[in-house]
Amino acid sequence: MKIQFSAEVESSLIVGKPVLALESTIISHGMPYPDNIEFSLKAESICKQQGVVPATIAIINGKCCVGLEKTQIESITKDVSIKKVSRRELGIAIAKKWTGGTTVSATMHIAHQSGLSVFTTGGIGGVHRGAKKTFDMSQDLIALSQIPMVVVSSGAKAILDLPKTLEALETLGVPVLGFETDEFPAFYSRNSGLCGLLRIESPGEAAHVFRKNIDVGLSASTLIVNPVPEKDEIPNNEIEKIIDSAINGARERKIKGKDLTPFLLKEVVRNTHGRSLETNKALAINNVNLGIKISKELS
Ligand code: PSU
Ligand code: MN
Repeated sequence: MKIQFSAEVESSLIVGKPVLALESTIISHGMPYPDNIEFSLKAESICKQQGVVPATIAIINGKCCVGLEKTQIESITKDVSIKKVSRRELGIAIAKKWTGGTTVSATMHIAHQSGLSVFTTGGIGGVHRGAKKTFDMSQDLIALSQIPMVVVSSGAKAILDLPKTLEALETLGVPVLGFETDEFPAFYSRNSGLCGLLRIESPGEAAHVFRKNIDVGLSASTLIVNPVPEKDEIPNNEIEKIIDSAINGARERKIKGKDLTPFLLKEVVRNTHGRSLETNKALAINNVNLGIKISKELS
């Protein structure tokens, strides 16, 4: 696979310096401009401050880019017509010379092909509410079952059906480890009521379990779920009503498929008057901080 590395990522991979993979649909479709560029540059600078090389992954003019220059980051934050590229669309995106943000599934694929082992995002995709009728389940789940990496997220996005998502992760053989918790986090809030996860207490423990998962020959990712910091969370009972009305709005406007997740996230931002955007940024930065520590443990 042809990959265009930034100079910094390329040299770090050669000498074995830690590199952290970062997703780009969260930037292109998950957050509005200019919050998205501020977030992206902040995530990169936190990595650099702590001695880890950030590798934001995206498709630019049909090239798989691992590590972006500032102008490339700008190009995926400003253009509203940019594509959302999932794993199944990678070949199409290259053939058609698209520019696009890569979803969790596509980012994991490229990161793994590049030899990276730690990846952070905000929240993974999963089983959508109403999946019984629509069958809408994110490709992220399949990618997690097939690509052996450490993935750090704040659970699955709260707009999803979290109990079904957690069941699907079990069926697909994806080990889920709670960072300082035994409860599956609900993205905007720390609690979902879904308890009983294996609780880990340190980045070293995450790295250790990941190594053992590789040793025993698992092909699945090791999913580390990291709750949003308390000061940034929106409690479950507050956000639920807003999510319900966003889902009703999507149904009325017949929004489905790959447009659904970006639509719901935008509606939630609008109806919380921007508060959910602050929460989204905070949890994603918190995940970057944990990913940095785990990638240092593994390098
Ligand atoms: N997490 C966020 N914001 C996002 C996403 C995740 O905090 O925008 C994106 C990810 O790229 C994820 C995608 O892979 O949403 C899932 O989309 P879908 O439900 O269409 O598979
Ligand atoms: Mn879908």
